Amino acid sequence: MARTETPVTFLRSDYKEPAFTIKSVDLDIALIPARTIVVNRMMMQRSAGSQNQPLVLHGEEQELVSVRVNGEIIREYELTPQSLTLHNLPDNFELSITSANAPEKNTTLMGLYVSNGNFFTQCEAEGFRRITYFLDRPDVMATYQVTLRALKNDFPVLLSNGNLIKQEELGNGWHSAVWQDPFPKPSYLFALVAGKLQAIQRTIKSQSGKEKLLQVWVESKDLDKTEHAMDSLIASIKWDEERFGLELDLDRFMIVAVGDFNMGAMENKGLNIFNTKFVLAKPETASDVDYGNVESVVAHEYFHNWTGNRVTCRDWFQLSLKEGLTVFRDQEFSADQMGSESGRAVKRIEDVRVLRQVQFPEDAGPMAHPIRPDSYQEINNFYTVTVYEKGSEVVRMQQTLLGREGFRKGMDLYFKRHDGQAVTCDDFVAAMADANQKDLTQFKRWYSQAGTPRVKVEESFVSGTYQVTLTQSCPATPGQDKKEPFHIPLLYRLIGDSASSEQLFELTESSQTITVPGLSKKPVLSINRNFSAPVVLDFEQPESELLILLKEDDDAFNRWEAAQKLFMRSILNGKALDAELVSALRAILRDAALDPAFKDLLFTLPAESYLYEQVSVIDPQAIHQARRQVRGQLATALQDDWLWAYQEHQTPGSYKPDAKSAGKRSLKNLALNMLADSGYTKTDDIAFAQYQSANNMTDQYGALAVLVNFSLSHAQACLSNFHEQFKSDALVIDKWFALQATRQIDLQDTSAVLTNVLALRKHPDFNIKNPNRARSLIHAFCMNNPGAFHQPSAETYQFWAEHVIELNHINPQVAARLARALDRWKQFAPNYQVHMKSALEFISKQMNLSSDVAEVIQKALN
Ligand code: 0A1
Ligand code: ZN
Repeated sequence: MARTETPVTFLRSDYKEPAFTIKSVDLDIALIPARTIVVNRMMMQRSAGSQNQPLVLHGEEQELVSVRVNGEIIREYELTPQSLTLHNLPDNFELSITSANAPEKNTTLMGLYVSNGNFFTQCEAEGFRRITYFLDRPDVMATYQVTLRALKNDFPVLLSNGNLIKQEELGNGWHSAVWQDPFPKPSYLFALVAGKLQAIQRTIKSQSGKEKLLQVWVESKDLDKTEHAMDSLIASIKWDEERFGLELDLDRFMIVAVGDFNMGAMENKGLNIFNTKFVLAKPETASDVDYGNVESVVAHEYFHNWTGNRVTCRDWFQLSLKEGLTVFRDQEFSADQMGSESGRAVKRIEDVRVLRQVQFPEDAGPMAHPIRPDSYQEINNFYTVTVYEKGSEVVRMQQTLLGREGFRKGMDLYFKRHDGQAVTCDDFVAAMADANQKDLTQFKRWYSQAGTPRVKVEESFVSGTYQVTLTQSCPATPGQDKKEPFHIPLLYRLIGDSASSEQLFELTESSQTITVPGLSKKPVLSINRNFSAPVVLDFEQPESELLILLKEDDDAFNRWEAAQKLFMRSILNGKALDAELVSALRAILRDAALDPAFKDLLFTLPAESYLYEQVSVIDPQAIHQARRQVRGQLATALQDDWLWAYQEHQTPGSYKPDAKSAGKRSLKNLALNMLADSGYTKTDDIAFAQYQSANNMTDQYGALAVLVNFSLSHAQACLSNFHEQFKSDALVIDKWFALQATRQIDLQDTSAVLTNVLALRKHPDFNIKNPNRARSLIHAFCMNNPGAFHQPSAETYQFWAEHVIELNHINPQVAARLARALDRWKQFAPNYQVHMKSALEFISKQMNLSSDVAEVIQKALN
């Protein structure tokens, strides 16, 4: 966060234990928006072997008022913009520091800040040092007692971690609350909330019969949107008891929603703070996707209570220890909530799509890093899809190698060994290995080597013997030219040979061959089933075989994958879909036994960002048009079928967010898109009717999106109506901005979207300081509308650069995310590259770049 001239690089290999530990913390905070005073009393202890070492505390963006050691004022210290150093200290002492900060001026949303008149904190990764001077590192764990003081009228609710001990009236309109958290925790899990909020609450009994108070705190206008979050929390608590035997350890668990937040949510002990986007939901304002996101983010933060809080990270290089594992847990939870085997497969496909669209490009670009990075300049830049989603894949592979039971044994041992500790990724793998007596030494390369491995698949069939040779490689990534072979678990099955069942092959060498003798005919290989390993398969499987997989594979993932490959070949080779494929697709669309949600995914073409990864030089307009052509062909060839699908998948009656109903809506809305794309003239009226009669956001927005994307006649009127209807609901207005920022380009006028975005930038509802709103327009245009953004001219890239710079001064984290939009610039065709490069250089020449933005831009240009 600190603005630096010369960037400092932090190395994993530099880890040293702290010279001091903090046993307990007593905070007394007088909350005033313009100037908040923090009195911090810490019981300090010198670590063994650190005699004569000074105490170096982190601290940023605050005014130091006083320092006391055992009650005595100290004046000999060194103060820098980032630290406070004290010398000649005893081994055990009380350190008391008073400081002040200005929450209402804090636009970075790190540390203590004000949002819509209320106070919130965000301390991960290094925000606590903006609240008080501290050893702000995750391996320093202390117990906290927190006294909050504020004007009662303005801040009637005062919350912090743990249990409420006392509340008092203080006179002059002030009141106070004292909170105690019995569990030692690192400072990044500290939180406070103060303001005008209301809660819904429920009490439940946990597995062992203890009563628990659950609360969801929001602004009063949002109380009618809290039920789904509460239901999701209760379901998460139950799931963690059943699947992992993990119980809620506090008597009270709170979720609070805030409209200004940099990320999705934060797992502060007992007081999770959420972006409103991932809490608030009611049928009229939240889509099925929103409902699903609320469920999985609530679960994710709750699951952190064990994987992250009870057992935390030794240092930030170990971030995937908690994030990869917790994403794996929330993915498994959401898969189970789908309520069927086909639902589990749908969830798996959705997760793999994200991995391929976002993580694979990251792994191939200038910011590529192992899930456990070896270095960083700004830790905030490492909350990445690699650490989270690839990290989850690495945990999933361990479950695949050990089996579900073996994995559970490993988890049990992990908690038995490390409860209450700050540990490393090595400790996690050691628990898995030891609990199962399995050697995972080579497997650990997944933690240290970046890049997406490729596995080449070559088959032969001679005299009844089938052979498949698997050869692995991994492209060079920044700082890692040569890679050692990975330990890759590949689930496979030979189709055609009725006796064959699914097998696990552990590919550990550069090249290995599987031999199956005694077959009457060549089988069809179904490999990397359920995406058992996050790799790219180089496999020129004949189209005839892909068609067989599409029709018959019992692994739903690979059935979907076969369709994706066939579509991809058409798009990249500019080749029409052949008749046999079209009729197979028609049969799938009409197959009553198949899950509509699965069909929706099957007919969704590979994303442009994934297609970019398939070519050596990216011509984004050519890819955009080729993809549209294939989609147009799918739309036209199956027009009658889309009409049937549209009518067949209506969900009359009151809205239910369950997976089955959501699947029907998603297929129905895809059908509406396809009808529009096929040029079916009644689409305009059908979409307009759906827009007007919808009783839920999925259908209303789904119809609006079709009208807007295909420029149908009711588009403008419905867009205005939508704004008018939802003008007081920020999250829906975000959708209104995002839809226009991501609208499909008119091939005759490719700059129209930019013109529209520039106009929206001046709209009275646009506010660049609010991260959700900034992302709904700026990030959406630059990162989710490749057809409109990637033009062979300077304008769009200049727009991007100007916004990175503007955001850099307001909120470096939001700016740095946007800065990633040009990561893959070196892969683009020269007529794009020139403009991308000047835009990157324009940013790099700015003064006062935050360390967040500087790191991203500098790595891109290197
Ligand atoms: N630990 C959180 C993610 C998170 C990280 C940094 C933040 O600060 C801006 C906020 C949230 C999670 O995984 O949900
Ligand atoms: Zn997390």
